[in-house]
Amino acid sequence: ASVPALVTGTGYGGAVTALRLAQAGVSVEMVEMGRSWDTPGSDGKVFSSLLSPDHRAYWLRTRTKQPLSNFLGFPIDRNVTPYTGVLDAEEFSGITIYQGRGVGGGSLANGGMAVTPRQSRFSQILPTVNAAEMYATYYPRANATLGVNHVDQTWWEQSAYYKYARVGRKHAQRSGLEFVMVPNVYDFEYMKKEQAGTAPKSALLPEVIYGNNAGKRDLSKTYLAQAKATGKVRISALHEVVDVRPAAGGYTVTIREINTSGQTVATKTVTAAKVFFAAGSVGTSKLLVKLRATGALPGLNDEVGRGWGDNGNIMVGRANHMWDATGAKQSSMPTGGIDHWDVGGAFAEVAPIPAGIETYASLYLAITKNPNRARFTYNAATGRVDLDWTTAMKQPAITMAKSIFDKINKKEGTIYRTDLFGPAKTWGDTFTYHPLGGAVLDKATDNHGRLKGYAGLYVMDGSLIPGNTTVNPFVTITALAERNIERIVATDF
Ligand code: FAE
Repeated sequence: ASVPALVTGTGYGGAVTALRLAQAGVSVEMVEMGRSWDTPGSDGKVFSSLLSPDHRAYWLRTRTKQPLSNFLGFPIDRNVTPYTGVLDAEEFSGITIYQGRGVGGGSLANGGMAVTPRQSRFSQILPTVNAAEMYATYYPRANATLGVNHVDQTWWEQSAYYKYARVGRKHAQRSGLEFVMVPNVYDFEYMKKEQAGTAPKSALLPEVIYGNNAGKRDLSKTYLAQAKATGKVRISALHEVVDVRPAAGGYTVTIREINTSGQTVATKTVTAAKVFFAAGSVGTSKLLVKLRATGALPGLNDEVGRGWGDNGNIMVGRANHMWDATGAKQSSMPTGGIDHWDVGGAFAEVAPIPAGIETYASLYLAITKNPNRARFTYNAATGRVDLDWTTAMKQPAITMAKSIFDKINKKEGTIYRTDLFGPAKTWGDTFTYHPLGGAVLDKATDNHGRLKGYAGLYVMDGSLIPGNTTVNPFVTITALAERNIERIVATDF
């Protein structure tokens, strides 16, 4: 078989690529290692619940690995049957990298926070990209196509489900810190109906990270739905790209078909004139590093594998006084954050603690300016790709997060919670939700994502971004892909 364009992965970068190629008349073959999340399980729901995760929650694990691993000091993980579930907790040295798996990539698992960075900070993210163009054209295009919306402020001010967020705002403001509302791709009008009892609950159940059974505009409802509607895009789920090498007419792509237990059921090859890597920062980096080392693509340059960062992710909980209850009811969709970036190097979103009971705690996921970067390398002895990250590399993130939370604790007379991430452990410093980098723009690729050394190979996902976006990353990944594919369609087809 021979195809004009093959896209590896169906997350943000892949979905943008497929839609814009198809609209330009190009037939697109999309290859996705995860399943298509469109069929309900025996409980009538497509996705597993958040509070009692089952096999659908995790990618091929025998035991769950929940980001909040403990509660009141007790571990809460449980055994599950290995299955091609929606959230991968992929373990590297010193860090667990959470990623979405399935048709829609990270959009299936994530919290939907759709944040455009401040333009004044854009040059810190992508110094070689024309910021004026991004803010005039590509960010607006990404936000519109993703279906980004703002919560109705009047509703938010009174909803019991956002009490935790209002407590977070109060504490920020009492310490003189700036609190900002942030948009989301979750349909806030739908959420109002959930509260009113006129629609099945998802965010208010709460559901997130193992999938939302309603309400969230994940990519299968936006970019991928539009792409399919062109009639020019085919998606093969439970298919993993394992090899790409030059061949007459383009590249030979080897694909492993798996079942929901992760076993190989077939191996296929296809020739593609052009191959787009959109397997996510980790997926794309692992593939390219291995292909360079094993001789399939030896001409990839030394930048491939470098520049990986965790977007400065760090999590922490604070104990509140009895009069600052955060509520047993909490919406899973975060709506606000504390912007202390310019002063302290941290942007901290006020996150829910979806325990279903009053916890008297506030939880935060901070994005910090942590400058540490790691590198992916191929390990010939194990046949795997390693990442040289260490837990100590999170220390700058802790220092930056403390610029916010030491201040709040001092003002409120409160302390950090030490029961959420392990016994007597304050900081959630062993994981990230926001892997970025590994095939950085204008280094591993040219300034539009064309891989150096190989005409017809492209990188389209979060690997292009050098480790940090100052905010949650998917709007920037989407907008950058919009910018790059417009140029590629115009000049390479
Ligand atoms: P991604 O969406 O990861 O898509 C890559 C796709 O490629 C996946 O579907 C993979 O299964 C697939 N794949 C990988 N390897 C292969 C292969 N060899 N062959 C075939 N397919 C393959 O990449 N970001 C925000 O902006 N706001 C949030 O609120 C937010 N919350 C998050 C919460 C959680 C729990 C997680 C895990 C992430 C969150 N993120 C959030 C991060 C966001 O989802 C992530 O940055 C993007 O999904 C990355 O987009 P990419 O296109 O780079």
